[in-house]
Amino acid sequence: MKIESVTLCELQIPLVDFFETSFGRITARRILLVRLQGDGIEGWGECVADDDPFYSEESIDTAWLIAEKYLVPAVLGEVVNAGREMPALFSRVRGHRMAKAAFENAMWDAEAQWLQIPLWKLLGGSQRDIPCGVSIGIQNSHEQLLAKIERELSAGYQRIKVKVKPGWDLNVLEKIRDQWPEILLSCDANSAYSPADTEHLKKLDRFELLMIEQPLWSDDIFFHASLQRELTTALCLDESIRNARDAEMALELGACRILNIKVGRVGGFSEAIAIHDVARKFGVPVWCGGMVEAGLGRSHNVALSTLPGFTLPGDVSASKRYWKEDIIEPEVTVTAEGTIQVNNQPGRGYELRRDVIEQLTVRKQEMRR
Ligand code: OSB
Ligand code: MG
Repeated sequence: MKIESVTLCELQIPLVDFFETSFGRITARRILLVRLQGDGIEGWGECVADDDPFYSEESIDTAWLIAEKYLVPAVLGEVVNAGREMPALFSRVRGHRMAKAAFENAMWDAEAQWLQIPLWKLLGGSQRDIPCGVSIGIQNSHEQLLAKIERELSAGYQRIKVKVKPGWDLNVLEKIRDQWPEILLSCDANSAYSPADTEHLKKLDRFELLMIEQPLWSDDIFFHASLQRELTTALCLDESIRNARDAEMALELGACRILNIKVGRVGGFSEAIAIHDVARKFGVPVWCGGMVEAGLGRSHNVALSTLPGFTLPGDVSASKRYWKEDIIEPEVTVTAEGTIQVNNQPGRGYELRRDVIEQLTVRKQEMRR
């Protein structure tokens, strides 16, 4: 496909409910969409960068800047026939993986349409029932958290993950376990602790969590390995894993026993698949993380989750948990058994709602050659 035009489109969407992590609370989401067009095909990708550079160095504004100045010129007018060809076009640009992922994934999205096969098959997937969990942010009170957990369990979700930070950890997990001794439960610290907290973190072992996600620095692997040796609970790395080499190092060092794969964090589907393959080699389970995506990113996460190594419930939940009205049709829905059923349609399997996208757009730029 010869890329004839690229469109950048920024949306602003209010969240149904606030979402709070150890680095702050959000009540709305700015989302950057990338559209690649050529030969009568349109591929779309969603950039998962946040409004602020708190989860990673990237933000929606840096993504726009890098896209406009480097990524668009690298692809405009080029003939690209596969998502896999995209990383090479961007190789001179260091980092900015979330920005790159939006472009690469848009190409995979186009490729699946071109070949008239489901995106999940193109990625190498085989699972048709994706196990789902939810990520529940820090709340105003313990009661509010317990009520939200109750609601998600009734909806059928297979795993509850709660965000933790010093002061919102032992007390919270204690109350959850009192009420639900048997559920699959995990926690995510988003780097809220340091090795000085090792004795404190050891107290989490008694809650029999499925995992503790990213307790230490967002760029650390070494100290996570020391911490893992002190704990019986499995650690899971999220922020620290930028590529397949990081995954190899982490597993070689014993820094974690589970991996969270986020396609935006690692720069696109090619690298996500490579990390999945490393984990398989080590016999380590992976799951698909989320970044509070709108429907397009959500549909891409669903496709990725069909790969055989994604054996643990991911943070791929229903559209309605975050959006009053999603930008795709149908919305992503979750069965009473807590799974997403993957359809057999060519492409991503969910149509974009142009009218809704138009309404939510606050900034748009189309570049042609
Ligand atoms: O660390 O997994 C994380 C959301 C934003 C930034 C970081 C994280 C998260 C989640 C999200 O936990 C989950 C979701 O998309 O449902
Ligand atoms: Mg995380």
